[in-house]
Amino acid sequence: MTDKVVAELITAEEKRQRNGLELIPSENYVSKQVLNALGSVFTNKYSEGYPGKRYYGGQINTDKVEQLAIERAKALFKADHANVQPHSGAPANEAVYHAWMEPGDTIMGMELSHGGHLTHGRPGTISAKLFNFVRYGIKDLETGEIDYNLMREIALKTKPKIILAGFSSYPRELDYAKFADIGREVGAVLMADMAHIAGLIAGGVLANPFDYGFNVITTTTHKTLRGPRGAMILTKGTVSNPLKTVDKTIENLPTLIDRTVFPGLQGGPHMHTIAAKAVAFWEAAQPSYHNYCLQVLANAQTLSQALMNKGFKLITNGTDNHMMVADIQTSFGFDGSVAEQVLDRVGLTLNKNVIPDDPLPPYKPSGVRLGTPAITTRGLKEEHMFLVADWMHQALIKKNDPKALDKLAKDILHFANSFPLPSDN
Ligand code: DSN
Repeated sequence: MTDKVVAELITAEEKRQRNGLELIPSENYVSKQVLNALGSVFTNKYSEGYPGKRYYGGQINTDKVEQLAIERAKALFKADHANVQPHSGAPANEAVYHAWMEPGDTIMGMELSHGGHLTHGRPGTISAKLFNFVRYGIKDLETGEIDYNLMREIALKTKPKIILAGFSSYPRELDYAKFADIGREVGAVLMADMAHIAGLIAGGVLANPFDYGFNVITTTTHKTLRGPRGAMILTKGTVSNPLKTVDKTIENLPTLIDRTVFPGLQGGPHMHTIAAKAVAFWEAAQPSYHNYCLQVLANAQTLSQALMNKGFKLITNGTDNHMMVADIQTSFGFDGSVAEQVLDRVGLTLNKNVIPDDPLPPYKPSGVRLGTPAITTRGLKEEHMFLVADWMHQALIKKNDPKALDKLAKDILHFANSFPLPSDN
């Protein structure tokens, strides 16, 4: 007996992924061996607890696979402690907030429309209800430079318990040394949410916040890191004896985090996902992965320049990482949700996105966000970026011409099909 309905949907989704160009900067394609681990019998197993200290029997293999994921994660990011159990980025961030803060405490994060993530205090989220979020933001929209002077002033006034460096739609490198100076001055824990760029850090092409004195890194595992959907929390610094009572001291932070993830926020870890994380961390330690990261950056540089040459106004006029945010309203006179739909119709997938201090609402924002991790995994190189920019431009200026859009869709389908999916191998 086969569930044909779901089988057909899986086949259809595989076809959609193959036939188009995936430009959403937080998405990627995993390898066959990551997919195999995700679909493995580890999904059958309950493993509440941590390696060597579980609440159910039969943990001989789960302990080994989780410990392997932990050791590989530590090595990749030069961390002293890793918790690989968070189911996704939101609970990973929640775990750190709850491990270190009490309700009513203050945390400083990036202004949401300047690039901060929902879990960095969007009104209506659990963390925004429990904690007091104060903000830093971009000083110069042309360069993307953060206003570090204002950040320091606000931090001195509000004494945040955590200063959070990280973003969901910010195309520039943060100055971690400046964050660290301010954090030390006000006695805050330094936390980096590196979900978008973790792979580029692991691949050695972007700076590692731990090298600047950061205490904690959270990250999802499925973006540039090219693993399964999930997350982890890494810490740097002395690790206390986890069996002792834990006060809120920096040495106890790893234990506080572990206890907040389980049993604080989650029950049984997803061992099939942890096995797939272990595989992805192994892949990210290979020399070929470093080359992949270099290509992601090279493609992003070329694509951003090619888009600007076509008249796209890019926020901060370019990128230092894998992503770009384009102001569609200014460039073309219609909003980002229209652009998302038109581009989807021709096989170019990206997402509508707010721009800094966007006058338009989030469901019809001024911009779109796009990036190069997934198309680089497919094998696209710099020369292909000119084609992508041209197709985007053509589709948007001909958005009311169905024949022109059909022709573009055909060209893109033909082109995309000449690049295999990594899971084909
Ligand atoms: N939804 C993710 C992104 O696209 O950036 C962040 O959680």
